[in-house]
Amino acid sequence: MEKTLISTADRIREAFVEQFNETPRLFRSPGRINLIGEHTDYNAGFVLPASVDKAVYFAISPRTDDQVQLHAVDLDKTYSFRLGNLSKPAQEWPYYQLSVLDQLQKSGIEISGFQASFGGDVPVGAGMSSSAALECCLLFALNEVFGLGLDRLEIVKMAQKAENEYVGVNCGIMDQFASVFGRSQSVIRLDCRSLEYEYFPFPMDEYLLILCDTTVKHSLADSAYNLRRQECEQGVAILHKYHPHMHSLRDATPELVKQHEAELGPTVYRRCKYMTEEIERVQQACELLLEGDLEGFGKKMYATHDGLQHEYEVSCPELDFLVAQTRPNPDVAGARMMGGGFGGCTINLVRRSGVDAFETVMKAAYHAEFGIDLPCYRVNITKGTSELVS
Ligand code: GAF
Repeated sequence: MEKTLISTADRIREAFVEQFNETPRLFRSPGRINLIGEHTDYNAGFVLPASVDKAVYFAISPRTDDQVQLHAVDLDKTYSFRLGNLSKPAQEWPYYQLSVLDQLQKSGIEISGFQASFGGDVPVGAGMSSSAALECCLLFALNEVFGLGLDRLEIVKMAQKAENEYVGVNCGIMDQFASVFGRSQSVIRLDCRSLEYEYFPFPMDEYLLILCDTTVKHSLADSAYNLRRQECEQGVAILHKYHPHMHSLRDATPELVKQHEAELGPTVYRRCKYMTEEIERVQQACELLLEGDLEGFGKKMYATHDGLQHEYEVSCPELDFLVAQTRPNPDVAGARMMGGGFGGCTINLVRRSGVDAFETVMKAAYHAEFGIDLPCYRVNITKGTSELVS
């Protein structure tokens, strides 16, 4: 069979068999989209993500010694090391796997060596959480293969800590949670303070979700993410002086933030304003979803983009251009930048009858403006991390 006709899962399984000459177990962790609730996770707010039909796959089998052999199928690279030496190699791609092993060791959980082939079809750098999917997939696989007894929430928390501590990205919990807890045809409203969550069916009969991938990632992305976190913490520290019950921006409202505009100063005020509005917006968007009002839901997406562009300032010209292009299109209910920002994708809620025309127009406009081909992904919401049994 031609390679293009083989499913991604089969491709990874076959690569493993060729590389290690054994029969593996196979695991899948999806990438995520986020409908609304951006940058709210690290402010103890609400998010509304879902796991999609683009995923990372690990084919894996245990060894009796303490060797780990990693085979990156899509990169056509291998990396071997002993469990006793998790130091960072010169090449960066094994960091995510090492981060998971580092976290297991810090938790006092022992495993033997293993061999794994991995790869997938989550676009890297597109803001669809390919790194969270990698971490969650390996951790889930090790949990099953070695019978570690971790539950899904423990896997999520450990994968997030792995990213924070070893990779050095101070991310919130949304991406790992969505990858592990995703459910077919549903979005997850996650309360990032209590970690309580509820599934909302997302109707895809009339509308489709389309991601437009800028294919850019501006170098500011990581430093600005950490800076936004700090600015939110500064805001909380100031508000806490007046309202001792306040421990995160989740505890504030836009009205309360407005009362303290002068003390917060212009920059921190704008960050806090966006954040408190966005946390409220997720709740309002869920109400609209329950009412089946996708037009209203889409308007909230535009409001989120406006806040991210002008107040939280994590957008970029490419993202703003793509969102602006959609505004006159009657087939588009809503559009906004998605994820951390400074590149990656926009998420668009587009009437089914208009999707072909939408993609044609967007591709032509983006190419004319930036000279870049615009990949568009029509995403379906699928279930979260699981073992694939053939
Ligand atoms: C990135 C982070 F990893 C998430 O935790 C979240 O903060 C997101 O940016 C912004 O909503 O994906």
